[in-house]
Amino acid sequence: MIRLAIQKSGRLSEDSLKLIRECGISFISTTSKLKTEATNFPLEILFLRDDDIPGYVADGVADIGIVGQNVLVEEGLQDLTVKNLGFSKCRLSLAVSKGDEYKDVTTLSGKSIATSYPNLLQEFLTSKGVEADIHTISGSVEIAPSIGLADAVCDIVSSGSTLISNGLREVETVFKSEAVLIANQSLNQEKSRLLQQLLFRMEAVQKAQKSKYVVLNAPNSAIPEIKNLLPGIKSPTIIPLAEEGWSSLHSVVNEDDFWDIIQKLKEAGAEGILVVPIEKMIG
Ligand code: PRT
Ligand code: ZN
Repeated sequence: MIRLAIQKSGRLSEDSLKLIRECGISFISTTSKLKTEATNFPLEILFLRDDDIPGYVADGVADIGIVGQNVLVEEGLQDLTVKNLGFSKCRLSLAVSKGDEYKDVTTLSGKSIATSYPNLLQEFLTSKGVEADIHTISGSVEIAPSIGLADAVCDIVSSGSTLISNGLREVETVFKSEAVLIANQSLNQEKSRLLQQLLFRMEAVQKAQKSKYVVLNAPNSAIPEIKNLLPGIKSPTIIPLAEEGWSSLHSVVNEDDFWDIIQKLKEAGAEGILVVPIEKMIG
């Protein structure tokens, strides 16, 4: 049995549960309880506040966990990282009042900055040779300048709309964050084996999400060019169509190159292009 800690309720919860389900693990979703057990994998899920997850994994109360890098690194526990998960992306940024003059980070010398991330902020300021007065507060950081508590803020940003609606302007990125899988550093043999199984499944899910299955028809004369555009995993599958001189090609494309390749396929003479999501991808 392996014990996984995830956030009970918040920005990480839904994607963490989704990832576990996509790994083929079923459980009764009751975040109102403190824990639940999977029905088809030796996994127990603990629902915790995100801030508690790194410490619990470091202490072995939980074996593995899912948490934001911002929280993990702020707590000095980045060595627990096993895998980046690609969701809950955000950044820790410095922001000043919209009307304030700002040249570069030295503008903040001697100023007061409100944040919930004093360690990450201090490290950033030190690396820039800036000395400022850090005020650690636990919530509603963005209102600090308007109530006269601080000259600037250092807070988590995703869309940027919270800063704008509080009359603030983002001026520096201090730290970039995403959700990561973390693990206790002295797992026994059985738990290590279960972690490896989970990692194998997570990688299959991630690879699939980055890829699309493409099916298209093309005149046989266009096949050499299309083959170059669609190398696939090994090489594309080519099946003759009932209509003489035409074939159907099946292949896999990377999501990042997707639109570019589709355009080139059309130019090369491809027709009836179907693009299908892939559920799992192994090897
Ligand atoms: O109760 P608990 O302690 O578990 O949760 P929490 O309130 O501390 O954390 P939560 O659920 O807000 O965030 C969990 C994690 O999600 C964070 O540690 C980050 O890793 C990640 N994340 C991603 C974010 C955001 N995006 C985000 N936008 N965390 C917080 N925010 C907040 C930010 O603090 C600010 O108030 O959203 C606001 C800014 O959003 P925009 O879109 O207006 O820029
Ligand atoms: Zn929290």
